[in-house]
Formats: sequence, structure tokens, C-alpha cells
Amino acid sequence: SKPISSADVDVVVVGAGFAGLYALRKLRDTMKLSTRVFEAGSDVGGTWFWNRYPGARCDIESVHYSYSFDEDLQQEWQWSEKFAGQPEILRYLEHVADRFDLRKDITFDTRVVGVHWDDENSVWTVRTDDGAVVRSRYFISGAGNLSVPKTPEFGGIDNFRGEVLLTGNWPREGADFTGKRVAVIGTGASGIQVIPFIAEDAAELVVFQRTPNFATPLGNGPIDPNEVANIKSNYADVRTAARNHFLGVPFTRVQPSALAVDAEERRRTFDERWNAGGFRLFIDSYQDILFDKKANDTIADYIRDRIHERVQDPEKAATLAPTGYAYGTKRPPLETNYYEAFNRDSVSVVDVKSTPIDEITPTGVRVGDRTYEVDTIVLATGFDAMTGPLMAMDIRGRGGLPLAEKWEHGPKTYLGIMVNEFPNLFLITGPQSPSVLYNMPLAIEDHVDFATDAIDYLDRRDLDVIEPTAQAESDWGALTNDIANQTLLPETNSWYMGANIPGKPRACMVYLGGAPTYRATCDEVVAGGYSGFALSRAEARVAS
Ligand code: NA7
Repeated sequence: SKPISSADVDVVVVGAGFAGLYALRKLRDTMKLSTRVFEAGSDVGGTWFWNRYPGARCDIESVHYSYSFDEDLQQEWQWSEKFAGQPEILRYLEHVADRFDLRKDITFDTRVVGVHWDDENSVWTVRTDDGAVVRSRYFISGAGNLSVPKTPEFGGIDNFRGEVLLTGNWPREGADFTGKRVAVIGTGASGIQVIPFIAEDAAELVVFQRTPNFATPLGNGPIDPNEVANIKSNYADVRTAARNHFLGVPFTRVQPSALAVDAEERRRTFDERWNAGGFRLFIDSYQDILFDKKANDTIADYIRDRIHERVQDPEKAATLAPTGYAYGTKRPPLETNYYEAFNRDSVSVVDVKSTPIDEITPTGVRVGDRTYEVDTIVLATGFDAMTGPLMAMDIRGRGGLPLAEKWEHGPKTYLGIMVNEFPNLFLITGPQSPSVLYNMPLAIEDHVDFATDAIDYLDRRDLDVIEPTAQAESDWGALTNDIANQTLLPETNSWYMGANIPGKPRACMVYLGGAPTYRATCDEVVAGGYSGFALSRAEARVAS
């Protein structure tokens, strides 16, 4: 029997966020392949469906953080702000679903709980939490990078009498903080976005901070129609420029070294980038800040000074100003009125690095001998990043090998998109790809295109199976680690390093060579007839 006859569909896709929606559009409408999408949420949106907390917003300009695959779509859609808020991005994704009639092929409220490779038939057997089984030739994970919130690590949380809210799984009906005593645990990108909003309404807000962060101004505002018109008259070129940039945004002003200029000039550059907002200070100032500790110190000092200027109470300022790790080695949050929130008497910050949170009591948060009595606890404690969403699906490759076992000591991939011993499995923005360091919609389009091109390549040659070789995979792992070790990232505990989850192996989760180099590598692999991959006919078909 031919392997295709044992498959119910050509492709199963997980997720209906940016990745799954584009994958469905491409597979179904361009490639004419039968495609089933499963989505745990009750509607489209992915990250932007779940993260509905007040202040949730994208840190990349909306004109760049959007799909490039359809000229009419990018011409017609109007963003209202420079940096889109969660509700607007969700509306955008809903619009995309409507426009391309995507919902009819998406099964909502359904989680994938098993993805097992069937060696004999060369198909994936996909199980969902409603007991359904679908067999597919290919499996594409668009399950996201930051979609499994960290399990709360605080004893007693189940006995807390008030409300516990998770930024990463915010109630659809919203939350009211008016007149309440609120605890926020965590000061990453999410905590830093939500804190100013809670501060406005709460009677009292206590922020529990383990590691202070280098937050810098987002610089949001209404979008400039002239700038948009300019971009739209030339969108294809703008997208190309974006794709040719490390971060996937068309910044052009990065200078080689913070140490090659005098303090005055450096200050001018930092001021200019700080005022311009977004990731300009981080990515469009000096190239060596992620590589050279001395260069990093110049920018870290600059940000600390600015924090001290903004926070009136010197004691609070000292707690909020980061020390002991390099700027950018944790994902730098972007903020709007974050530091000013601490100028309210009702807002305080508790350092829980020196004295960690002991437990959640029925009425509050206990740190040492002090209990902070609160009505609501907001957990902004992050995600089991990059690998968590894949582990949650119980993926098993050849011979039943669990992905969890294969990745026991950290992720192993080729190009961050495929895994040896896991044929026909594509990881959209997987670990060891530029993923979270690359403007996501573009990173996603590149990976979906890689997957669909590979499928097309196989189909045209009457082949069924694509799988990276063990050699290609180990070379890629060595390369990504070598590159990471040239940067300052491995020295810091961050989710980039897997270090935010107790017991998770420490390994760099991202390819740090930059999106352009990465894309060139992928192009070379394809041009070489998928070098580093083994392409084959299915066993079953060879036998027949
Ligand atoms: P992050 O960036 O992982 O931030 C989580 C925060 O929660 C961070 O400040 C952590 O401190 C803190 N945290 C986590 N566990 C604890 C415990 N046990 N005690 C005290 N504090 C804790 O997640 P976000 O959701 O903010 O951002 C994730 C990404 O979403 C972001 O990078 C963007 O890409 C969008 P730590 O730093 O670990 O000391």
C-alpha cells in the first residue's frame, strides 16, 4: 500500500497564530494539499489570543510586525498605532482568518496530545484531547515559542483565597483592579507592560522582583500616515530590507563599536536611540554591545542613569536598577511609564533575589517573616520557552523515541526546523533558529516557506520522507553553541539559556548568527538539493 493511502490528510498543523494561519493558507490554497489545523484556543490569534493582559503590546513596529505574503493584505490593513496593542493584533489575525476563509479548516478548543511517527507507513499519527486520531504525511508545529506559561513555583498558591491571574493566560472577560491590593510577581517584558496599568487602578501594588530589568522606552504613539504611505508605496523593498537585518526590521544606523567613540558621542547616540524608541537602543546603536563586556557596560551604565533620573525615591531606584548581568542577555523589555509607576506611594517593589518568596498564604505573599496581604496575585513569571510547547505534545519519532528523551540535554535540530529521527516534522521558529530574535511574522513566513518548499520538492520527485542527518544536526548544534559562546548571553540566567525553569538543561535556545546569515544558510541548503537532509521513498512504498 502506498503511504499516502494510509494518511487521512497531507498535513497536520498545530496552532492558529501567525504560524498556523499562514501555513494553512499556503498549504491549502497555494499547494492544494489537504490540511487540518488544531488549536487549543477557542479562536485564532495564538500568543495574541492568550496574552490579553492590560498593556499587552508588540515591541516591533506594526508595519513590520505583520504578514508580507499578500500584497493586498499589507496594502489594505491600517494600523492605528506605531506599536500595535494586543486587541489590534488580534483583530488583524481575525481579519486574516476571515479574508482567506481559514476557520473552516481549524478545529478549535482542541489540544494535540500525541504525535507519533509510524515507521511502517511513514505517517504521523496525531491524537487530540477529544480522542480523535488523524494520520498525516507531514506535521508542522506552529505551537509557538512562548506559549506554555511556567508552572507556578510557589507553595500554597492553591490555598490563596483571592484571585490568581496569569499574564500568559489572561481571562477573556478581563480583570478589575479598582481599589484592590495587588501583587505582581515577575518583571520581564510582560510584568513591565502590565504594571503601569495595574498601578493606575489598584489601591496598593506590590511588585516582587527577582532580577531587575533594563527596560527602555517603547516610544509608542499614533502612526504617522505619511510614513505609512511611504512604506506602502514600497512595501516589497521594505520587507526585503527588514529580512536583511539581524532583527528583521529595516534599521540602518548601527555603528561598529561603542568603544571606538568618545563618551560624548556615545551619549548622543544613546540619547537619540532612546528617544526614537523600540529596539533601536538595543539593536541599532553599537554592534559590539552583545559581544564585548566593556562596550556593554557603557550602555548598561547609561540605562541605569536614566532609571535613577526617572524614579524619585532613591531606594526604589536602587532596587529597580539592574546590576550583575549584561544588558541584552535577558530579552530587553520595552516600557511605557514603567518607572514612573513606582513614583506613586501606592506602588512598591520588593527584592526577592536576596530573600526569595517563601510561600503564598491564604491571604498574601510571604517573604521571610513578612506577609504582604493582597486580594489578587498576578503571575508574570514567564514561559517554558522554545521547547515547552513541543514537549507538551508528546512527540515521538523513529522507534518510538520521545522528543523529551532526544532533547534530554537540550534541543538538537538542524537549522532549528527539523530533527534527526523525527522525519517530516517541521518546527516553525524552532529552537536553534533565529526565531525570537527575528521579527516573528517574517521568521514564521520564512520557516513555513522552507517547509512547503521542501514538501513540494519531495512531491515533484515522487519522494515521501525528509529527515536531517545525524551529522548535519550535530554540526548545527556545534555551530549554534559556538556562536552563542562568542556573545555575552551564556553568562546570564535567562529563558534564552533554558535557565528560567528549574531542572531544564542549560543550552542556548536561539541561533545568534542573525537572520540574514541564517537565511543565506537555508538558501544554500536548498540550492544544494537539501544538503544535510536524507530524502527517501517511504519503506512501505519501496516494498510495494
Ligand atoms: P520572562 O521574561 O521570563 O520574565 C519572567 C519574570 O518572572 C522574570 O522577572 C523572572 O525573574 C520572574 N520570575 C520567574 N520565576 C520566579 C520566581 N520563582 N520567583 C520570583 N520571580 C520569578 O517572561 P515574560 O512573560 O515577561 O516575557 C516573555 C517574553 O514574552 C518576552 O521576552 C517577550 O518575547 C514576550 P528572573 O529574571 O528569572 O530572575
